[in-house]
Amino acid sequence: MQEIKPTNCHYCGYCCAFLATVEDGRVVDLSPDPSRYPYDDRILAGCRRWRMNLDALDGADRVNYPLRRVGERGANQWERVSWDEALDDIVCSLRELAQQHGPETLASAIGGPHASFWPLHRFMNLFGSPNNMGIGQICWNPRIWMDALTFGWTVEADITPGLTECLFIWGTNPAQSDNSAFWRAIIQFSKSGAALVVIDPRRTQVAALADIWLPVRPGTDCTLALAFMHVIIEENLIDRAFVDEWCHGFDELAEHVEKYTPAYAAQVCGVPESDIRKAARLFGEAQAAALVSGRGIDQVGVNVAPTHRAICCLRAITGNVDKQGACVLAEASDFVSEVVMEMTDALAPEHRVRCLNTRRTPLQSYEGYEKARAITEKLGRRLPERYLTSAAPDLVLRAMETGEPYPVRALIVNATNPLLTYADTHRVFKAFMGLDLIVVLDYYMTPTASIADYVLPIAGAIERPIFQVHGGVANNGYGGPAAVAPYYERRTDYEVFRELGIRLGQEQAWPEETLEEAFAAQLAPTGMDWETYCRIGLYYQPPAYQKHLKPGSDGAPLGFATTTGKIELASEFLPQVGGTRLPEPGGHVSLCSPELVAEAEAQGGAHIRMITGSRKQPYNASMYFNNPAFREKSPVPVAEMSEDTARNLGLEPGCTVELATDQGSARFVLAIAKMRDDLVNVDYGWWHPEWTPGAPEFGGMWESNVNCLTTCTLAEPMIGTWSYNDIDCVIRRVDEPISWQNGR
Ligand SMILES: Nc1nc2c(c(=O)[nH]1)N[C@H]1C(S)=C(S)[C@@H](COP(=O)(O)OP(=O)(O)OC[C@H]3O[C@@H](n4cnc5c(=O)[nH]c(N)nc54)[C@H](O)[C@@H]3O)O[C@H]1N2
Ligand SMILES: Nc1nc2c(c(=O)[nH]1)N[C@H]1C(S)=C(S)[C@@H](COP(=O)(O)OP(=O)(O)OC[C@H]3O[C@@H](n4cnc5c(=O)[nH]c(N)nc54)[C@H](O)[C@@H]3O)O[C@H]1N2
Ligand code: SF4
Ligand SMILES: [Mo]
Repeated sequence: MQEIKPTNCHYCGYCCAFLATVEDGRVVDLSPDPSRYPYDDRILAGCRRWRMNLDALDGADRVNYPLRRVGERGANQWERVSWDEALDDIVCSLRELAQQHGPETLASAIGGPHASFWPLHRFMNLFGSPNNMGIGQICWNPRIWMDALTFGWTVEADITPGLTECLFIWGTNPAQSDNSAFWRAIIQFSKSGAALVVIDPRRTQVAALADIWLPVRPGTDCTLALAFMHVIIEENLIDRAFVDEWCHGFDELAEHVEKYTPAYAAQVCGVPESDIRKAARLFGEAQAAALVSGRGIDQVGVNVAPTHRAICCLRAITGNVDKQGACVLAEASDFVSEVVMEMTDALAPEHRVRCLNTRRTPLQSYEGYEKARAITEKLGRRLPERYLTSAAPDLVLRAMETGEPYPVRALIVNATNPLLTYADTHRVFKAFMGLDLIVVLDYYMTPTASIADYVLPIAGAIERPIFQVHGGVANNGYGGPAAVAPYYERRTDYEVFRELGIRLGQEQAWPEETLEEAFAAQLAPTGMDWETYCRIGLYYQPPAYQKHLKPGSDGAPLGFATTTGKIELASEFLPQVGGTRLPEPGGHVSLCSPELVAEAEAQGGAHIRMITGSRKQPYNASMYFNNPAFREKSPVPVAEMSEDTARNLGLEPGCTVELATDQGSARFVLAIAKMRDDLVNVDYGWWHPEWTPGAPEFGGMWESNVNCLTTCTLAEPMIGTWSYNDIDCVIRRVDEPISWQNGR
């Protein structure tokens, strides 16, 4: 008998709605569901991924049963074990290790927003470990932190046709990273006659639509933002009434930006002075100006916090805060917030202080969070905690390598592939290989899974419900139900952490047996029941603007949830956590020693600036390389540069190049792209899922893995952000083709 069941794709953050035709518990067909959010036929027509859902359900390369390592670590020898055996074993090791070293000896690793991470965080909190290693420091956290500490909460762009007169797209390329509604909205916007400014070293698809493209030198965006403010203040384009009433420290800021003249910024940033002036005027003169920033400025090491702070100030002095067409301060969620789902309050003070970040990254730490919480919670909103306290990989790896300040001996890897996506693959590999226990929850035998002790088979989209809430800083959530029970012995991440938790005496904390029940309970306070949500696919509340003007209990306007109740152009808070009152640009860090540069030059190579990981369809980080159609269309990992740069270096498109830093090297195929000169842009995430996992090749992850070149050494002093952009390498031609070129 056939049934039609609603469900959702999860191959990108849109979670598009589908209808599954189900026969005997198996999905036999999948088609778009026009009746539910978020349906858009143009998105689906442009999306090459959604058809993978059907194949992935029963893909030959899926992990379907719990696996236990039998050979040496990384030898790819496994035995199939029952769930009970795997979970009992894991709990037994965890107990032993915690007894010996304390619960903080267990670390976890997460990646991009693939799964709901609160079940992992809840488990870790109740276990007593504060050490969740993530990538938040280079994705999302810097912006959330700086917005929250400047405005009292996070802000989102509010692009409104007819109202938004100017849009800045800053270090993000939605054409590739978000090939969907947002990208389409920008295409529409660019046709509207309103001004579009794109700040990106590469001439991306969105840059090609822009009125002004500023091909900024990587890592210099803070200086650029300060120069915009210089022009806006000099030409009196500020929103005087808003600044007087709602901004703290304007005179200090005005004095600070005096030296950042457009002429100076033009030199530092490598863009024309006249374009800096023009762009600043467009932003300053607009009735409503919106700004969207991305990973380009999240991953610039020491410059990350000042850049985001400068952007906050730019919005504030032009009055573009919590205003329709400009940006909106999100509201606290009506559903149970992520921070409550995480149960971070259950993590005792003696465990919090043991977090490896303590005193090393004073904002991105439990003390930093508590200090910030006391301020931002004034207006009833609380930031998610586990993301914003996530432990710096540099410190976790050091604790694995040296046992300092205490040994980290166990690791749970949840929905991430650190051997491809974390910085410094050689270091990550060596540190992980020396651990006593590695548990990986994944769909596939990734290079990281291949060095685990246990690989646990996880239920993916279609097999599990989705309630996507984006870390819980906004009042909306979307997704829908599972169409089928998980195939084979796969389980949801939730069930795995619940089962581990129950074995460790956490029964009380896991009342809901299934993820669906847990989501239903999370949604309940909204008044919308799970069935209604599944029918609509969305819980949404329209944004409200100018919330600072609303009267509080004393009748006075609520203002902003900051130390001063105003937007802090000059920060009263950041100096307490290692930051500065005003945004000050930092320098550029080199990953190449003089010896390395000299050696490369002796071999005919050159020293060049590098950015890594600019998003490209159809892949996503280290995912979807197992799709043969994708591989045929995008067969080789590339290093891109401008035509002039390639000519100057004597490199022609299609040749093989080796890139190296002091950390290591990797090989790519040279391609020409429109971008600023003297810069190379390098793909990330490349490996061969079709090769044997484990030693010696580890799925080919050593060959073209740009993270063999990067480092996670703490750079930014408050958050610890390292750099994937604004770095450097040496580059030289090599004669042998790489495996992707010779069809291996
Ligand atoms: N050099 C360089 N490095 C970077 C970046 C860069 O730009 N340059 N970008 C960084 C950024 S922003 C990010 S977010 C990270 C991304 O880093 P990762 O998140 O590590 O990257 P993915 O390859 O997407 O890995 C996701 C893994 O999770 C599995 N998975 C997917 N969904 C689920 C699920 O629901 N449950 C479980 N258990 N597993 C699941 C997939 O099979 C895959 O193996 O990379 C970072 N690293
Ligand atoms: N296809 C695909 N889509 C993805 C992902 C994926 O791996 N593949 N990953 C997802 C994840 S985890 C994330 S975080 C998002 C990221 O999504 P985006 O934020 O859109 O990330 P990118 O496409 O890498 O865009 C970053 C842009 O910044 C530019 N850039 C680099 N350095 C600098 C700099 O110093 N200054 C400025 N101004 N610009 C700079 C790059 O040239 C690039 O065009 O994408 C998500 N979507
Ligand atoms: S990959 Fe993204 S855009 Fe494509 S169908 Fe899936 S959720 Fe929608
Ligand atoms: Mo990310």
